[in-house]
Amino acid sequence: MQSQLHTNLHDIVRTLLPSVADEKPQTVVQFTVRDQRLSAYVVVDRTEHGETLRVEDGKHGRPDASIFLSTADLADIASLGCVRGPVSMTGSPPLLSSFRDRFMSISPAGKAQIEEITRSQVSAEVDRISIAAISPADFIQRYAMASRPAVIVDAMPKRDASPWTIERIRSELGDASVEVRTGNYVADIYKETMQTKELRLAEYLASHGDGLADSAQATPRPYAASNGVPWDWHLWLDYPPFVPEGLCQYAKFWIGPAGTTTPLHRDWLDNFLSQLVGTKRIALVSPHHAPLLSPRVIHAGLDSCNTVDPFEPQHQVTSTCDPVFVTLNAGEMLFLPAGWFHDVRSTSFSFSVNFFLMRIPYAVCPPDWTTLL
Ligand SMILES: O=C(O)CCC(=O)C(=O)O
Repeated sequence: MQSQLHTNLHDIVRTLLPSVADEKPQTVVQFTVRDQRLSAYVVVDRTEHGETLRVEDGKHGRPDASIFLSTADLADIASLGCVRGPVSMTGSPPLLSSFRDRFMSISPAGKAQIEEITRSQVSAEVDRISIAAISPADFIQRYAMASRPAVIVDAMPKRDASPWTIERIRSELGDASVEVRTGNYVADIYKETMQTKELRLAEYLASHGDGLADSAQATPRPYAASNGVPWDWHLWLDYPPFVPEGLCQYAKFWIGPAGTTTPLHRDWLDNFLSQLVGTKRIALVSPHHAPLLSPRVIHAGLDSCNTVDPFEPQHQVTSTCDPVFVTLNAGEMLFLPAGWFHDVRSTSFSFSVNFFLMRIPYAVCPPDWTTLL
């Protein structure tokens, strides 16, 4: 048992090393297997002859990274090559990001699998569902594992009990600092040329927050987009229903007036986009249409298609990629499965938070049903 554990930990660290360009003579990765109350660490020694790895029981005094796993995670790594649940980790960012890339990210084969699954779907509309009418297990099977988007109409009880307004955002959240996309960010998105500025949220709201979309404007309205949610906001946010809370901590917020836009792109994580204030109109394009859209790979988790406008019926691709349009109202959450292209437009002042699920997409890696609920 113990020696099997040593072999597993040795193999995990061996897998992490190629993407961690470490020049130090020694690296130590501490593991804790919570449910077995076991600790062991892997020591990597580097000499001019190469790297050697050894596994020791117990706790190391100064590990470079500490990773907390469970017996189920170790079994998943051995059988599926990935973990399905959230994993607590601290320490060296390159080691942790190597662990995420290797054991918690979708592979190229997984991406192809999602494109294949969605090829046979025929639906001109996105289902609107209620948490009262569907169990978590049904949601995971019908939507998450099938890579099918859905709007959940009643998933935000905290927001409903205490609605947000622009005034309340200004007074309670105004100190948060935000990066604001400016200039022609739709054309320049994800490029080095994209202009941004740092502001306090209250300053952004004062200078750009209200006002109506002006169709004559040459550039889109500045957008406080994709900012990491401050930790204290997690105290009042409504987390997505149906999935374990531990998966929901990678959250971003989006605030802007009517006319702010995120052009067509796709993320390779399952995602819930929750609408706290205002309304958004969203065009969705199925993953299997990727060949029509020629996406530009920004990084392993993000592809951009910002030159395709699915809201423009005359655009040469729009007629063939069958966009599905969704209106997301305050109090609703859109489940956006990994790999679905989306173009998002605010049709009023809007405040949204999105939650990327910290696991390999359900469509590729099913849940461990024993720990789902
Ligand atoms: O709300 C937006 O403008 C974009 C949201 C988005 O792209 C996402 O949730 O992945």
